[in-house]
Amino acid sequence: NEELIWQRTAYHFQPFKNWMNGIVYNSALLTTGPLFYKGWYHLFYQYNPVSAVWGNITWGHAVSHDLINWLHLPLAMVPDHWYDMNGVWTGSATFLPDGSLVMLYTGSTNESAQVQNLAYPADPSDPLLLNWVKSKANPVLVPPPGIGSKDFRDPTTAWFIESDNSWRVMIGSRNGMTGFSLVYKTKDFVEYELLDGVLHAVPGTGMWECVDFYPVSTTGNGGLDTSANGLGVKHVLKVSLDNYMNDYYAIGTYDARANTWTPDDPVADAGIGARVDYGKYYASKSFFDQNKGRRVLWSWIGETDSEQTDLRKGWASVQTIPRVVTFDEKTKTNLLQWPVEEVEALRTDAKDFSHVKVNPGSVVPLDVGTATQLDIEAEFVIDEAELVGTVEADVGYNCSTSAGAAGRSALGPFGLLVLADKDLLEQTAVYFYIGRAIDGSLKTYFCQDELRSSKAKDLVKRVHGSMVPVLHGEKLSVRILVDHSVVESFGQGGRTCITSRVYPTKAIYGAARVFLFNNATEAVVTATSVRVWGMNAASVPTMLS
Ligand code: DQQ
Repeated sequence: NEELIWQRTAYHFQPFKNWMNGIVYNSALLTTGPLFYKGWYHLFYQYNPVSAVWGNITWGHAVSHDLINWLHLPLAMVPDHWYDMNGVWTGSATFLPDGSLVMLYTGSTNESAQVQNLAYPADPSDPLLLNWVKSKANPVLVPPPGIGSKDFRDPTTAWFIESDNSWRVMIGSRNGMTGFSLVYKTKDFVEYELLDGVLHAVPGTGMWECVDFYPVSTTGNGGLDTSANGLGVKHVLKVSLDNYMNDYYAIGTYDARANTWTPDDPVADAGIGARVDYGKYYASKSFFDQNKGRRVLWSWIGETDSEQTDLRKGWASVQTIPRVVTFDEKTKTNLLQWPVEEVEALRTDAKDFSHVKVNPGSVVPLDVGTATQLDIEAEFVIDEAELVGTVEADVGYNCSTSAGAAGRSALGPFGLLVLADKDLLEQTAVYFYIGRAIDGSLKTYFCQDELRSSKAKDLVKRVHGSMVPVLHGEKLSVRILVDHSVVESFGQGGRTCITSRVYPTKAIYGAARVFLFNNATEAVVTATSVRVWGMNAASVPTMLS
C-alpha cells in the first residue's frame, strides 16, 4: 500500500478524501473594494462526500490567498430541493456592478432533468462565503422545447452587453450528435430570454459540457474581464466533449448583436479547434482575476487507474495548478498556458545543468536529489546542419499512435524522463520529436509517454501530445511540474500542454530519478539549460466545521 499512499499530491489541490470532479466556479473576490471579500480566492468543486466514485454531487469549497495554499471549508451547497435532489452540478459566478455575487448552477432534479438554479451568498459580508441561499424562483431555467431534459447544463459566467443593458449566459447542449451552445439574455438572473439560433454548433461532437466563453487581448493587455469586447479583443470558445472526455478550444470573433461567434480558421477550428491539454484533463474553467489582472484557467485531472483502486485509496482526482491563459501574439493561432507565478514560491534547492550534450541513443542521469516533487525548465537545440541535412520524410508523426519514447527516427524523440527508477524500468517521458516533410519543412511535436510509467496492471497508459509551433530562432523549451502521481508539462511556453496521471511502483519516494534522453538516430541534442527545483508541499490546513 506504500505506493498508493505515495500517490497523493503535495502541491496540487485535492480534498482529504473521496471523489472530486469539475470545478464549479472560482473567482478572485476583489471587485469592488480591497476589503469586501478580504482577497480570498474561492474554489468550489464537484464532490461526493461519501465515496471515491462519482455520485451524490455537492459543492466542496476551499479558499486561498495565492491559488496554491488552501483552506478547506465545509460543503457550500448540497442537494436539498426537488430541483437539485440528484446533484448540485457545475455552475458559474457573476459579479454584478454593485459588487454583489450571483451564482447559476445546474440542478439534476428529482426526476434527473437538468435545470438551472440561482443562488447567492447568505451573508455578503462574510469573506469566506460559507453559507448560500437558493432562490425562491428556482428553477430559473428549464430545457427549452426541442432540447432533451438531460442535455442542458453548466451555465457560464455571464457577460454584460452595454447596448441593451443586459447580461448573456451560455449553456451547453446538443441535438443528436451535434453539440452547441445556447445563449440567454437576462437583466436580473431570474427571467431569461433565449436568443435566436445558437452561438456555435459542431456536428459530430455530441454533448458540450462546461462551455466557457471569454475574451483575450490580442495586444498584450493581460487578462480581460469576461464582459470586455471591442478592438484588440478575440473570444475563446471552449467545450468539454463528454464522448471523449477532452477539452477543445478555438479562437474567434464574437458579434454580440448577431449572437454569433466565428472561428478565425474556419477549417481547422470548426471542429472545434485544438485540445486545451492533450493528456488527462477535463471540464476546465477560467475566471478573470481582478486581483492580478489575469485570466486563470484550471481543470479537473481524473484518475487513469481503476475505480477499485480508487476505492482502496479512498480518493480520486486532483486539480491542475491554475494556469494563466493568454493569446499567443507570436503565432496568433493559439493560446499560451503557464502555471500561476505563485507556484514558484514553493521552489527550493535549484540545480543547474547547462550545455549537456545528449548523444543519439543515450540517457544522462541528472543528480537532483529527491525527485517526486519538482519544477523543471529545460531548453534544447539541435545542430542546424542536422536539421537541414536529414532526408527522412516523416512529417505525419502522431504522438498517440507512435511507439513513444521507444520509437526511433533521425531527429527524435529526445527530452526528459521523470518518475524513473535507476534501471529505467519505470519512466514517464516528456519529449520532442521533429519530423521533416519531403519539401524540407520541419514540424515539431511535443509528447508525453506513459507507456512505461508503471508496472501496475490496472492502468490506462497512452502517449499524448501534438504538433507544437516553433518559430524561427526559438529553442525547444519545456516546463514540467512533477507532483507524485501528476506530471503537468508545457511545451514552447505553453503552446501545447500535456497532463498525465502516472502510478509508479518502483520510482517512488527516494527511488524516483530524472534523466535526459535522446533516442534519435542522428541528431546530437544539446540541453543548453536545465533547471530543476525541488518543490515544497503546499499547506492545506484542516477543514473548518
Ligand atoms: N459533470 C458535472 C456536470 C458536468 C459534468 C456533474 C462534467 O455539471 O457537465 O458532476 O464535469
